[in-house]
Amino acid sequence: MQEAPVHLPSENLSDAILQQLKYGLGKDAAHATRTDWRLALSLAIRDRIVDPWFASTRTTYAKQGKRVYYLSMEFLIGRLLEDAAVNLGLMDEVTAFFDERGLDAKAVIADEPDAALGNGGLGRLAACFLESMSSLGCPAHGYGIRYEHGLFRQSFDDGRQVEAPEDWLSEPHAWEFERAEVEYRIGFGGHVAEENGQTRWYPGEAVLARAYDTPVIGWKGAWANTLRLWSARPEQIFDLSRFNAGDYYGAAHQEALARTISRVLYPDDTTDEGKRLRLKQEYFFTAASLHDILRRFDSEYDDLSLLPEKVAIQLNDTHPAIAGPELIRILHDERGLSFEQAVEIARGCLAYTNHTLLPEALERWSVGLMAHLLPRHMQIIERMDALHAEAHPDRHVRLIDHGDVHMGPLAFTTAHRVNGVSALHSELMKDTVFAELNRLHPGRIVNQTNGVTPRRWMLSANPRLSALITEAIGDGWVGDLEQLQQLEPLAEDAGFVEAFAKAKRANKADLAAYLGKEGTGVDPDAMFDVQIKRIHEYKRQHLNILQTIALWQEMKDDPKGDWVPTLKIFGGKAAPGYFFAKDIIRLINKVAEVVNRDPDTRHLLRVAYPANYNVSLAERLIPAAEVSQQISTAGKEASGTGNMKFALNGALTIGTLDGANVEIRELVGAENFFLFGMTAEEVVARRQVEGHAWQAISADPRLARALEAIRHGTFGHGFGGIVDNVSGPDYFLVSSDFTDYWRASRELDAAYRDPKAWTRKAILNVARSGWFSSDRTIRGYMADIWDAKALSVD
Ligand code: CR6
Repeated sequence: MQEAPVHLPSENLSDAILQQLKYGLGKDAAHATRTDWRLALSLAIRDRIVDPWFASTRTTYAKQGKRVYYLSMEFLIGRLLEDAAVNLGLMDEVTAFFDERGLDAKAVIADEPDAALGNGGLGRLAACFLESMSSLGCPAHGYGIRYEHGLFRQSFDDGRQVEAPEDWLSEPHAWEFERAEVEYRIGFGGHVAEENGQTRWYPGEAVLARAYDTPVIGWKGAWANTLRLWSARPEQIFDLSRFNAGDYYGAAHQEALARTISRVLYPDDTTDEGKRLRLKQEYFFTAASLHDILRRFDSEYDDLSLLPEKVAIQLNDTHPAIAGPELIRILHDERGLSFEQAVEIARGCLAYTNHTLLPEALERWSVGLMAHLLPRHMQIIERMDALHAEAHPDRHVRLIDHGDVHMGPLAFTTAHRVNGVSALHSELMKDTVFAELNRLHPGRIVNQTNGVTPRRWMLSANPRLSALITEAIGDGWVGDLEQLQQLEPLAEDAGFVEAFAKAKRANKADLAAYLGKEGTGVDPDAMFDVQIKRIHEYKRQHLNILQTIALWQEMKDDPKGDWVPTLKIFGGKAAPGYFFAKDIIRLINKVAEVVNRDPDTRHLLRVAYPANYNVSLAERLIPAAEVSQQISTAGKEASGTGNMKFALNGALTIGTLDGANVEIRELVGAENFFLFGMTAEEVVARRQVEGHAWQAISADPRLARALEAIRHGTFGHGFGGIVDNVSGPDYFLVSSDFTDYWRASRELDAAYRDPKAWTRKAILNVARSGWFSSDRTIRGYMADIWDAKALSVD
């Protein structure tokens, strides 16, 4: 039989996979490895994306739609194969194909490396947004960096976090298309000169930014956008004369230097570190993206004043905030607009999302460094600062202050809209970091509460629950999550309650089996209580572990008591230089060691901390969770997005009034949420009370006893830092919130003892959380910030 050539993909998916295996990879089915099958499947599915992708591009050109550009240092996309298969409705065919060959489709899918081009919530949000923009038909590009090494791999050695480089590109990457022809020269340093009344920047060095495109297909395959990632390359591959002279290292020097820019993701999502190279990365991808945006604009229009009407550029945090000065530089220095016009047009295009109020995370660059790396941009920032001062003579805020350029205020002044990521966070922005700028520019700050994509976080992560929902209300909810409301009456339906509980139980059994393989034997009937996120003092994993210790002590006092058997699950990485967070990790692991082997209590309490928490692990843990720990110090978590994923998968939240918890509680109902702790206002007042930590400890013998056990070495040594902190300065108010946290936790236990009532609450959480779809968030950005319209392929 004559096989079809590979460039004509077969209509039939099975044939297409076999063709890709043979002609795309040069492999014989009889000898194919799991990776070969995974690549063949990925390529076959990728082929299905190309036509809708081209059609989307053609439609955007034809309709002259406004384009959205989402600039982000991070895209935590995780695995792409399942997303694409699910959105194209191909999962059943995929499963059948592998079943026929005696292979496990799940294992083939899980063979894909988890692309970890991000640290945490901010990067994952960008990935959910990309998917939603495609699902809604919003013409958009994501722009970022193609890091060779994403977030480090975490393992534990005697409880300590050990970091190893991540290597996702060591295997062929099936999803991207290299665009050798799309390359821009990005300069650094050098000098600025005045020539015939024009200012010119002459960079002292340059690298090339090369584009790599990944298509992002939306729900039902109707629309596809592009994630364009930049990779750095040297202008000259190597120095042949040095090479010929035998200086091999010297010859490769240029190349190594250039490639460093896109080599690693900075493993830190809340503090500003790694100065020079980080700023180079930021400018590198921002400048390449702006060149690309303008090239596309120029191909369609010849009037620069149309830019704000045709182009929306969203800055995901301040990392791409140099976009303001760069766009102004291009429009003024290179395109000849007046400075004021350039500022006006740039502002019309740009909008900025703030993701944190933590002062140490607000980016600042020293004037010296900025002037050295980007001399022309430094001048532009100075001029903008002066213009702003002129327009607002009574202002105190400066873009340049104490020798630093402040990227938050810079982003604010160069953007027409600034948004926070939850209602509380946006209000706090107006009252704190941006109080004065908000007074000077009323109405510029808007809120867009975060959301998550239901395709990834329900449909593919939780097939059992999804099937149950679809059976009950049809499948419209996947593209319109508010339809989950139709589940509400079913919370009173005995059959549905039972089926819901059964699905959760099956998910727990799957997770128990997985954790068993990872080394922690667990009882699938225990209450699964989960805290997964980056390890940070403000997120207070140490509050959770302190309570776990206190609970263990009480159980030991009374092992015959009426306890709810509980499995405490932790997951998360600490920034490599964040030593306090690393101590918390070690403490959790050491508590796990002691508690898990205690014969008196091991049937009542276990602690599991699977290493290397990432998107794929989250997809396993969330569907099996019953309790969602969202316990940050109020006022510190900008939004959270894990909290939404848990509620949508039927876990009940125990949490503070922080970030989007506030909105979750409002929607799911106070009676279906376990609230504790001080409010953001009370937190501020409490810090003024002298000796607040000691007062709290003296008033709560449980807390005192738990701290005493740590101090006495029950869990090994080296935890003095944690004990001293929570009994001394305790900035994050672990001690002051402990007693109320204990109370809420026991209320939660009591609720768990009534399985029917618990499941009813869980169903109501699902039914009322549909608002947290990232489709809703993106619609909000489109309407309030971008003024962009959804398109569809005719
Ligand atoms: N660390 C916030 O802390 C928020 C995400 C996405 C964070 C978190 O509350 O949900 O952004 N902030 O908006 C930053 O990364 C600076 C985060 O992920």
